[in-house]
Amino acid sequence: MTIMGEDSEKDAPDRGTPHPEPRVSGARADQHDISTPVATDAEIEAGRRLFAGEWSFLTAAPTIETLPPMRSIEIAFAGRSNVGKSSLVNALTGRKALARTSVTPGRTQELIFFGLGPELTFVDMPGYGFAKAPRDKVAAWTATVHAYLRGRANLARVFVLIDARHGLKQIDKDVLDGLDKAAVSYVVVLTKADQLKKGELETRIAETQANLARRPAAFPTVFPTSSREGTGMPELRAAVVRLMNERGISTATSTYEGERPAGA
Ligand SMILES: Nc1nc2c(ncn2[C@@H]2O[C@H](COP(=O)(O)OP(=O)(O)OP(=O)(O)O)[C@@H](O)[C@H]2O)c(=O)[nH]1
Ligand SMILES: [Mg+2]
Repeated sequence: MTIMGEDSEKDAPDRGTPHPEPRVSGARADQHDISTPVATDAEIEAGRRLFAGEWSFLTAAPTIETLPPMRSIEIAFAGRSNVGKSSLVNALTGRKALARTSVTPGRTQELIFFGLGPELTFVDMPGYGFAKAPRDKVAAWTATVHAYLRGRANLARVFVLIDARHGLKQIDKDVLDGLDKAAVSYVVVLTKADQLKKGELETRIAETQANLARRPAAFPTVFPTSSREGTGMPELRAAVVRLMNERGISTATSTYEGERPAGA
């Protein structure tokens, strides 16, 4: 299979966004200014440096039997078909067509593994919900996604993507319930924030955080993003840095340093 899709959308280059003032980690959602996720200046800068490294395609796994060997930290991107998982992987990694994207729901049909250095793996997953693909195929990949989320020992965090225009649907809540039960920690990322007015987005953030406050495995703060405009990418990269540091992996070494300029 190919990863470079001929129908890949062209994302605007990520120029980064102004980042928030340092905040106290671990506080609950109701103690936060809803529009500013948790990140320190140092984490934002470490995230920029980390993601300036070169990402590469590792493998594509259609079934649970074909998963690659576990490497250090793995982060999976989950969400409804067409929510923008592959676009977010591209925007975060600064690669326009690392992951295949499409206007048609059901583009990603296998678990696609990307690596940065020896310590970090991203998994772009098939979507759930309304894929335009044969029913038996969708059933097979949905089973793979669920088995992976429940049983992957090095899965450090799941980024659950929610379309900012629509908010949490029942099918998303079912997935969050599953992650809570399996005690797999997750972060909710609101996508396509460029499609909402500021007030609408703030309402969506507050409403989503209110739902998360009752969920044991949820990070309490949601991350509003736009892969198209680059919004939220510095903060998400900083969240990856914090996760790696929490797991005892230093991101300050030159292992990850690439040749690309900042923000590319
Ligand atoms: N306006 C806007 N559109 C976006 C954004 N991110 C993704 N899209 C669009 O949403 C559509 C789906 O994007 P994908 O990244 O392929 O979505 P996906 O979740 O990987 O979809 P599947 O693999 O089919 O589950 C494409 O047409 C993208 O251009 C965004 O930040 N803003
Ligand atoms: Mg996809």
